[in-house]
Amino acid sequence: MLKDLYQSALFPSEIKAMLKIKMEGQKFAPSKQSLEELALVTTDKEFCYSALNKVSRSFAMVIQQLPEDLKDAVCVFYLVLRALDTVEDDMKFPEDKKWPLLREFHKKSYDETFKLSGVGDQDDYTVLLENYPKVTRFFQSLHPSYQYVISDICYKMGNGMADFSEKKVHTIEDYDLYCYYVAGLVGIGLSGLFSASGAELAGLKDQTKLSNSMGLLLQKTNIIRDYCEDLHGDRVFWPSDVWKRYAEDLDFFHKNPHHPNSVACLNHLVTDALRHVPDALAYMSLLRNKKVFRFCAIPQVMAIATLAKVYNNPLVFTGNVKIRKGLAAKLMVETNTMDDVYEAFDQLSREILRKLPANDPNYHNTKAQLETIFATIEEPNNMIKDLLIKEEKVSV
Ligand code: IN0
Repeated sequence: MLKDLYQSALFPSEIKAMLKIKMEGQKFAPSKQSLEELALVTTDKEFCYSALNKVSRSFAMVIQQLPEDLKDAVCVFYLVLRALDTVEDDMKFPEDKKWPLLREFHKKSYDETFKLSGVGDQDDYTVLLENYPKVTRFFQSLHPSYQYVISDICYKMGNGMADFSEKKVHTIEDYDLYCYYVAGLVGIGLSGLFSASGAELAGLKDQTKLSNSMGLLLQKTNIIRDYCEDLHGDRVFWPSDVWKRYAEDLDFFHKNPHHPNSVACLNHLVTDALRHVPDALAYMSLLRNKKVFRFCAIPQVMAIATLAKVYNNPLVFTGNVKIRKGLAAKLMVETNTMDDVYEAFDQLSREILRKLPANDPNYHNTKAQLETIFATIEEPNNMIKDLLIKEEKVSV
């Protein structure tokens, strides 16, 4: 914390935001007890919220500010997705068992005896899977409309992950399809939960293209940022059709971080990720419930801030580049309305424009993509929102 305060010493608004988050965060502070100990003394619901607080600190806070019954559905959805991800990520899991399990995983939410021992690279994930019946019982206590959404997404995601066990990410289409399976479907599922809860318009669940783009923007940002970590973990998500234009081998960038081809490849992928910004802004402009809006908008402004930080930045090839804790806190505190989101996206897109090298091979694409983002912010299009409201009136 002190290190974070020091790094934000020149940004008083960030210091203020960090302290505000620290105060608010006390309510949700994960308990000092290990998840294993908690598993023995908590109800199914308490255990699930403790697990949520352990696996994703800042995001857990935002989930817990959602409207009541939606909060439980999103908590379960997050944990089911985390369980899927833990199985997919576990390189020690025997391959001949892993893929069939992923394809079957959606049925496990109806099998109270299902649990896994010794799976996962972090204790909390392993404990979550060992106590999976608690998640299953909490899932079964949800309204059937929430259960349907969660198990349908689980079915599609598990099969998509298993499909990609045999195929690599070569083309941009492969890249978009992989990100659809692991993140676009999360957006589509969340829209289903938001509509089912009544907190958002009934038609939101049908905005699959916009929901998908919300996921792709987050996932592509993570994939670009995690280049170094994934290279060392022998995981490859960067599309080979792109990086092969700039190097023979993917580890060339790690070995030659200051070579012009290295940041040229990085900038190419950031430009591709920016393609999803107009749809993401359109999606957020449809939301009417303030708590749902903040839940969706905060990760998006973090993502554009991360893209601005990694753009043209050779440090991506030698370590984990993250935005300052203070900036993250400021973005969390100051993201309340669509105008706040437009302001953040405008400022951070201008930061990328300032960094755009005149001799970058993708100079024109990147400039055009940024102009499109500025135009979207200048001229928000409420056509879809008006359509959904009209539909809502007719259907009532
Ligand atoms: C998420 C997403 C998420 C939130 C809100 C709306 C979304 C719409 C479409 C797709 C995903 C959406 O947000 C979380 C944010 C998160 O976990 N942040 C971490 C930091 C980090 O980098 O991991 C934190 O601790 O703050 C997210 O990244 N994902 C996610 C997972 C489940 C759910 Cl229900 C919502 C992961 C991913 C892969 C992007 C979908």
